[in-house]
Amino acid sequence: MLDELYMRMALDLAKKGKGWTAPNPLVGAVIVKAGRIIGQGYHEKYGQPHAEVNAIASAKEDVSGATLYVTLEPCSHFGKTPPCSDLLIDKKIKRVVVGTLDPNPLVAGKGIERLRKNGIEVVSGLLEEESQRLNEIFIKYIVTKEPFVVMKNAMSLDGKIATVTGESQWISGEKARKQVHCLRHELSGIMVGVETVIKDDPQLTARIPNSNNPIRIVVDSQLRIPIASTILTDQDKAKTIIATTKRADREKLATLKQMGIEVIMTKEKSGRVNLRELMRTLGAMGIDSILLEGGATLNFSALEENIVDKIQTYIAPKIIGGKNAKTAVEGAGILSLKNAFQINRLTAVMVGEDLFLEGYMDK
Ligand code: AOF
Ligand code: ZN
Repeated sequence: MLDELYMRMALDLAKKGKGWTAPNPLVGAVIVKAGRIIGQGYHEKYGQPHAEVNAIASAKEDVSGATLYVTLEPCSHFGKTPPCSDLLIDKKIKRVVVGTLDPNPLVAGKGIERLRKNGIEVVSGLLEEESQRLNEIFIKYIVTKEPFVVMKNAMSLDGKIATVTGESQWISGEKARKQVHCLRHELSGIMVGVETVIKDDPQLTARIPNSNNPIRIVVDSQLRIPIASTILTDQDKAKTIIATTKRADREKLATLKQMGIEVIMTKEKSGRVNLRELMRTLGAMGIDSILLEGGATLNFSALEENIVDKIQTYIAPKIIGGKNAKTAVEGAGILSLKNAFQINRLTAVMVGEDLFLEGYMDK
């Protein structure tokens, strides 16, 4: 069906904005008149024009009477820009095909209503699943104001994330690692436990061309982070935030503040950082998405506190063994199988030589 083809084009265009639009959505638009594509555009960067505006601006001929395909319902509010629905009415667009409704309470159906009231034919929900998946971050964040959390793990076929000596670089292959760097670019934040910082001294940046580094968040209830850690000394690359509790070492706290590091104090949750509270605080700071990159203790707490939305696991074709070799999720563990953390909509594909599993957590 042609409608579907154009909507797929709009979805592909929208994806070009990945990593640049947060906390706003990824949106693509295609304009078709008399069987020809006469305009296309996408939301390129936060604060810049919406997709529909860019598509109309790209058209070299009159768009009146045309059909506009857009992955998200056109907006109806005055934000950084005037309502796109008004622009479509002004430009005499005849038909609008929408991927999915905008869950933003300021819009939420009002955009479509406005178009229909002005005599524009509207078809809504074409490739809806794809359109919603594209904006899974936005859809959660705009309603809850809490970040969408992706838990990522790379392990051997026998579930180990390191050898007994602690060696972990690299278990997964090059393609998988590159995919992770793309994800670091796409998400607003990256979060690890302090043990990971102590052990690996990671950079937690997106090492691919033309990328945007995520804000680095370290969960560290007692402020054990070494002052010489890379993520504290390379603040020019990306911001680092430390989440701690009142168990924090006072002197360390003063030193970190002197270094210009932002420290968030949360209430304690069994002596640790309260992750639910942390998510609310980070959300209020505009962080719409977080890549959780371990370690095993933080992973378990994150699952227990139900902050994880999606899991991504790379399984490498290697066996490591060793009773004391670390696995991806440790902590206290659950005691009864009926309490296992359940994953829905699990899919599997190969990424290079690794098996890549992706699924969603029950909410
Ligand atoms: C975008 N880009 O292409 C579309 C959006 O912050 P504002 O004023 O630009 O408005 C943001 C809201 O506009 C956003 O939350 C969503 O509801 C709607 N649509 N936003 O940034 C776009 N179509
Ligand atoms: Zn708009």
